Amino acid sequence: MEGMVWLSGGEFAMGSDDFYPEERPVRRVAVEGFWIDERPVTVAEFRRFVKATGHVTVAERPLDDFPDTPPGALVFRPTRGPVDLRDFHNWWAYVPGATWERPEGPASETYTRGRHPVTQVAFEDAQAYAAWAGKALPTEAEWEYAARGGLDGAVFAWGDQFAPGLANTWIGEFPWQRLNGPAVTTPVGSFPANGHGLYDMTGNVWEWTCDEPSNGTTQRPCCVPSEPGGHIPRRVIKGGSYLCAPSYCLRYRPAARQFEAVDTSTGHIGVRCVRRII
Ligand SMILES: [Ca+2]
Repeated sequence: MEGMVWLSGGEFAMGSDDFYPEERPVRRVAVEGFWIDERPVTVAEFRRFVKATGHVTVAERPLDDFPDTPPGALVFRPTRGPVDLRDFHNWWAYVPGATWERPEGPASETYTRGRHPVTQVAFEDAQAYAAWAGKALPTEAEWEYAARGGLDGAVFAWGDQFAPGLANTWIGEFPWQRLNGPAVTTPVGSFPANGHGLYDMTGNVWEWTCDEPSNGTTQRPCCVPSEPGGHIPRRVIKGGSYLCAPSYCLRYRPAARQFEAVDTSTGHIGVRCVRRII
């Protein structure tokens, strides 16, 4: 299967007892064998889907609750210095015209964007892409099994120690001091693959799964712009992003998870697909 890796089924230790409450407890989980994309879906791939189907993403449609607000999406803006980390409005801005093609808004650089992971896709956009490609969104268990790369129980996809240069995450103080360069996506495959030959499972962009949050744990707001509570259904996202900083959101780990509202489009959530043998 071009661009995909076959993973034999197996059992693994899912979750972690050592970090955030929503990851607990560690439990043994079994998955069937499945194919998974080697890389997150790119802007170029998403463009082919849009051209073939005429799909209009959630971020390009008028808002149900605010029909007078022009369509747009959430764009990360670094701050000049330390801010109150409890309020994500300090670093997320609603930008009219921000879309999968122009993730920072109308002035986005698009020329070299093709090999970057697609962002500004809400859950239904991710699902529509997967269906068009003859694929599906991974379950959280499939995603985490794949991300672990065969290292059962390890903290990171590459082992138990953090090492800079293995993934696009935030090094420094969030959301103002990024010691490893501007807070942007990197072309897919810019960092080493994990033990299963999969790129960017850790960092770069969060990835949608098809699973609803199961354990009902409330979580503190993180880099993900979600109001706690609310009436919008949520899905689990995995893997962390270029915005995950150890000082604030140590979520560039296979066990880490966030519960994202299905209608949210942001510049740090993308998608990767699976294919199952029926
Ligand atoms: Ca990722």
